[in-house]
Amino acid sequence: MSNRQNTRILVTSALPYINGVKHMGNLAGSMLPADVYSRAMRLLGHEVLYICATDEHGTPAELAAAETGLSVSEYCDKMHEAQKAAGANFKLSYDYFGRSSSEATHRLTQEFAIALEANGFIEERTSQQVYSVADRRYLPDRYVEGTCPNCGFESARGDQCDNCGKLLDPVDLINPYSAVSGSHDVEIRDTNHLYLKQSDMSGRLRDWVETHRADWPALTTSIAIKWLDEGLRDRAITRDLSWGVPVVDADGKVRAGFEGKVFYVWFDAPIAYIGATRDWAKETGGDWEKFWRLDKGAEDTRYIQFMGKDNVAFHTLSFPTTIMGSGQPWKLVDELKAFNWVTWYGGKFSTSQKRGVFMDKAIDIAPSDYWRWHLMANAPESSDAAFTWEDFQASVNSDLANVLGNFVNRITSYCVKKFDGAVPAGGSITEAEKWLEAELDERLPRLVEFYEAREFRKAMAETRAIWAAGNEYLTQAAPWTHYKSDVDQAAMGVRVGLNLVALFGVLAQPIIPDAAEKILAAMSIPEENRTWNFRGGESCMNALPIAHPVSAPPVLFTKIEADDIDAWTERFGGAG
Ligand code: B3M
Ligand code: ZN
Repeated sequence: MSNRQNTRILVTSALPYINGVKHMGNLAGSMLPADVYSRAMRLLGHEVLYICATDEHGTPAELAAAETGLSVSEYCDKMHEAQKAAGANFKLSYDYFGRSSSEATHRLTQEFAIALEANGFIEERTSQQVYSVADRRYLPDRYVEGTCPNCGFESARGDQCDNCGKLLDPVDLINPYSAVSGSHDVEIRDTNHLYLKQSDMSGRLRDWVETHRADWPALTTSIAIKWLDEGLRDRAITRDLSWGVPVVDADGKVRAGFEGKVFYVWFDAPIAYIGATRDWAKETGGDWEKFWRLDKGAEDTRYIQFMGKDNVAFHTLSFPTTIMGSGQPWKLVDELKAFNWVTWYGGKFSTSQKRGVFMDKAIDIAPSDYWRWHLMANAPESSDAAFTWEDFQASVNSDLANVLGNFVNRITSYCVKKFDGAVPAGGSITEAEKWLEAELDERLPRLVEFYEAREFRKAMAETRAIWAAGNEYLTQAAPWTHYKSDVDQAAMGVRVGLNLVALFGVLAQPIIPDAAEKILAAMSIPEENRTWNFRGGESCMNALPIAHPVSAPPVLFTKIEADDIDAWTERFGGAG
């Protein structure tokens, strides 16, 4: 276990869309597991680069900006900072948190499109679209409203009718009008767009997905295969918008007929993974190519993506079409970890209906460690997972406060009181130590395997089981009982207990970094001894030198009371 090979790992989590901070379900299904995984891999000695960014283009950004009265670019500046702060509050350890609107992503997007067209994977086609004379622009699907041809609902949106749910084509709306100005002076005109010929890539995509049947989660492959079985359609990758990446020719000039058009947000968003890595390199002097270019070392990089299930098709089909179709040696994803939904008591999160907690408010009511532990222990891996306040309370009160917090405080304060705050010598090995050693020998390697396999629920359960084994050990060793008759034997229990505290602090780092820091600081564990380099149970039980100074950390976890739950239910919704 100690001499595993060091690997270079690139981690990305789905890029949060710019128009609002994310709810706890979004956090649990992309950024948080990517962070926990990145932290664990760093502790194991791997070279990790965790990249994320805000996804800033598209109609929703324009709409949201219009509502605030800011220009789109000002709006994005502001929201980028808000999302960056939200990430920092939750201790997301991005190596870089970039922006899809950056120069690097713009250039890469344009270069990819040029290469794809040269290779025959992009084609310009004519389609019909609603043009608003009053607004002097083509209207994107959601900007057109009118009467639903299916049910007669009078304010159906161009992409979907909110009354009957039918997916619509805006040119089919009866009595269409512009949602921008309300003007009915609209006409259907021919307009040109670029299409990504995904259909021509189907065979290669299927072969590639098939090679990952064994190592990707079933959720990931089943989504990709379903789309392939249904037959991939060529997709328009440009839109009539002004905010986004302009469509240019090889000379950098706007392509004829594409004035007022930009690339579709889903075309440039995944390219922003690369763009943000370039921006990271520019800022830090790092080497971005060894992560992305197969001809520059990326053959030796493992690339792992984290995302919710709604993003899987874009990452297993569209983005790979971009990569493969470019004909250039870009890195494809190696492992794609997809998540189901976290639901709010079985239903959807909704700001307007006061259902669910979003990242900005969550941090006001409970420390990030509480959320991180609860969301990871209940990660929506094999199915959707319902969030409830009662389960949140149980995670915090029982797992964190009782099992971990009490253990740490009990043994450290006892050492301070009875052994002058120094790791004591003495005592002989009993059944209790033998039992604990066997537990650790079995559980520590398994814990590492779960992290390596990105099995978060299992990793959390194993962590909790190790904390519980510590409690069981103390019950068996009972140093407080021995103290009266045999101080040496009490010293044994205290010493092993303190080593467990240090171990628990080391193990807690990827999940609950703040509590981990408090524990490790109280135990005076230097930075270099905090890595995951376990040499078996016996060495973990004897890692601290005799006389090593120990103090009791400040209270690690405060219990959540019934009153808290009542107040939060009132504010954010709950059962019923
Ligand atoms: N922005 C997901 C979303 O916010 C989308 C992910 C892009 S990943 C390249 O719904
Ligand atoms: Zn309808």
